[in-house]
Amino acid sequence: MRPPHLPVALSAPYLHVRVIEEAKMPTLPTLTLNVTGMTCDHCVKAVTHAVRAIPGAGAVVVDLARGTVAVQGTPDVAAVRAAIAEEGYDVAA
Ligand SMILES: [Cu+2]
Repeated sequence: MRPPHLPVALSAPYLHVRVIEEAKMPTLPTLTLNVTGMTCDHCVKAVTHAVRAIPGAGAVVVDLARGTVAVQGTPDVAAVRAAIAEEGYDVAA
């Protein structure tokens, strides 16, 4: 679903991806980190559970293919990075 205020004709593929992501997470600020080492559903659950426990963290979306962890809300960034690292995954600088 495309929010009505967004332009309809976006030709660049990366713009299209951004529109889709913004449509999924329309209201809250989102922190996105690049994380390596996540390979399966277990990793998704471990990272999601760890990050969700941080104060201020809302929905967590792990994208295995892209190696990203997106966190809604306003959690402490250092706490998010530490929580992911404690699960055994590497967070890009
Ligand atoms: Cu795994």
